[in-house]
Amino acid sequence: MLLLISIALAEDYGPAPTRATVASVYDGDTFTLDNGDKVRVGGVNTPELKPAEAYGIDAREATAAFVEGKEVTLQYGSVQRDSYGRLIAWVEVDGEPLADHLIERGLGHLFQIPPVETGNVETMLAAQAKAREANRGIWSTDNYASSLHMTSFHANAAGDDRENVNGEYLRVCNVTTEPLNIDGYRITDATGASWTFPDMVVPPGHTFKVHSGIGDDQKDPTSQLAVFLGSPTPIWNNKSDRATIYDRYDKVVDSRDHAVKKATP
Ligand SMILES: [Ca+2]
Ligand SMILES: [Ca+2]
Repeated sequence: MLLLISIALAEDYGPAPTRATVASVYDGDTFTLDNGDKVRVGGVNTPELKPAEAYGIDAREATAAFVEGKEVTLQYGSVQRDSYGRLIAWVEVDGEPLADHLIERGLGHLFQIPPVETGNVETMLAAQAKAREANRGIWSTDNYASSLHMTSFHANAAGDDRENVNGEYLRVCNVTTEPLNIDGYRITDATGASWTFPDMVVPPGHTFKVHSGIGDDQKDPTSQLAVFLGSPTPIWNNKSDRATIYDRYDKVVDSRDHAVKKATP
């Protein structure tokens, strides 16, 4: 039944437009076209608005100033839409790429999800190196001070977490401008329990997913990298937890909270 519904929805999407006008901007890397299509900007990741991250509003404002009410060109890789039906597009206005514009200002970092390689990686890495060197925007904050940044934290797996241990995962990005071997890095939960990462090279701007359960690590960077922590039971508390990554010298690399907000009375 669920499968039939998702097929029906997929057929509801029209062809992916190559030129369109931007109706509204949600955040730094997500906007809506005047035909109603939602676009996830390829090549870059900007700070979140929910949960609020430093420079999330600045990124939103920079993107709005760049694209809102304007005609943009949209280019696609081998995957045109994500699982939410959003277009994943390389976005330019008058030949100027939005991703480079954000990265230059320290309002986003290079973000590559294989098999799609989006944009001119060399140009974006050079812009990122400059922004980082100048401590511009996100690079002035603790969460981007080191080599890795957790871009999402799915503590609550789909359905019963005990039946779907690998549905618990984090996505972690190499925010340096060089390949990084995560051998000996480790992740801890709020109780201090610790799991060590394997020998695996993460190209700059690439992410690896960290699944809680048992599985074979995926180390080939031409598809999505993945680490399996090997726990037979769920790791992350659905109500509240904190993931912290340490490097091989036990220095904190990044920390991220998961919390379910209480309903306001
Ligand atoms: Ca959980
Ligand atoms: Ca669940």
